[in-house]
Amino acid sequence: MSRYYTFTAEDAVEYARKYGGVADPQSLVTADEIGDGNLNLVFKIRDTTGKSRVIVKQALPYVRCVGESWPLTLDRARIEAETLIIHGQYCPQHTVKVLHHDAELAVMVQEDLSDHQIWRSELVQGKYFPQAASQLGEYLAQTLFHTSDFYQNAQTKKAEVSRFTNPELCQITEDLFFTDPYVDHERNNFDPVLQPEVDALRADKPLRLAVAALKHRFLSKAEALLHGDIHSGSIFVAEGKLKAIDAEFGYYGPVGFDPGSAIGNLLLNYCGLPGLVGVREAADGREQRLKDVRELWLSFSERFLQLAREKSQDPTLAEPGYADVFLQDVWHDAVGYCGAELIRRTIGLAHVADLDSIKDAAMRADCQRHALSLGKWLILTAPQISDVESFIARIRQFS
Ligand code: SR1
Ligand code: MG
Repeated sequence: MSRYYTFTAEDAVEYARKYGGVADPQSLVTADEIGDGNLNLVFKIRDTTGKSRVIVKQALPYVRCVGESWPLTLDRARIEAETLIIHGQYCPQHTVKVLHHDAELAVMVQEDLSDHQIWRSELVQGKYFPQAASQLGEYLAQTLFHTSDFYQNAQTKKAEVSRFTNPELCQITEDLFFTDPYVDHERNNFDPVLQPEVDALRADKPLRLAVAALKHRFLSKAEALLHGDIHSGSIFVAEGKLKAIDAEFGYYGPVGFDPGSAIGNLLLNYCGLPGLVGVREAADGREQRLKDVRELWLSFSERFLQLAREKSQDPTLAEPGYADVFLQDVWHDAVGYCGAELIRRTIGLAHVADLDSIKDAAMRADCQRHALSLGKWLILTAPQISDVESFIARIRQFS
């Protein structure tokens, strides 16, 4: 018999008193359920002064944003906690701290980050965090290098691939990223004014082939323990600080998927800015997003190369020059996954505020068309875009 039950606010307070690691547990008195993601319950636990002290997060046995008609494994809570613990081992400064977790209750207690904000909300308001992109690059380099075959013992790594097999969550990505947007599926969600663009995407044979190759690599390339859902809503920022959260999609997959998803979300903001802050005012924000893209990729790739030079354990992968060759493939994958993120967040099930919160309907549709055409073009031209400078130059030309 499973011990699982769905927490009420009172249960969350009681749990936080036991496992929150606070010196004065009896001072914890209230819980606000603040979950605004697609999947879980999230309780902010406050003390008698109203101060938020810890977070209790519990997985529901179904997809929250859809309801009980879409059951979903509770094992995602274990995967999330164990992924964050490993990522925290290699990059503690940019990974939310797990204080306690219980796989059967599908619950995790994590550090309170009330002095941070969700990066997406800040980007939607036109705010700029100049260090966030390079810190995210650092997080990705540390976590992806140290869980890859460059650093892991080959036998240990195979056991880890098995521990982090995450079939149900991976299937969500496989369907929502790579399948649904290109077929007529009831989960898709878009304004009917976009129907001509959607029809054109679905009829585009070279695009469908390129998306098939991206999905195939997502299905089969067990290169490193990915975060698996590293969009700007899975990232907390504060001045000079950044922390990744929400790793329930963690699994061993292609390294390019994480930086590609992250860059895709920066470009969703780039596409939405004219509708969010005004056409003239968008220019500065757009330059900041392109700067973010450059810094994210450069900090990721430079740190990955440094780690490969200094810490590679596999004698063959340590061959001078091999990490550069590997990263070139990662780059091309990342550009493709970035394009797929732009498309699926515009016409698939799960959207983003960077586009959906644009009030003017005509402007919103224009920004969505931009995201769709940019996404399609990135997927198609990924093999020809050699580096981040030409990527940025092409995005500037593309409107
Ligand atoms: C049904 S889950 C929809 C989306 O939310 C998550 O954050 C992932 O991005 C997933 O694709
Ligand atoms: Mg999430």
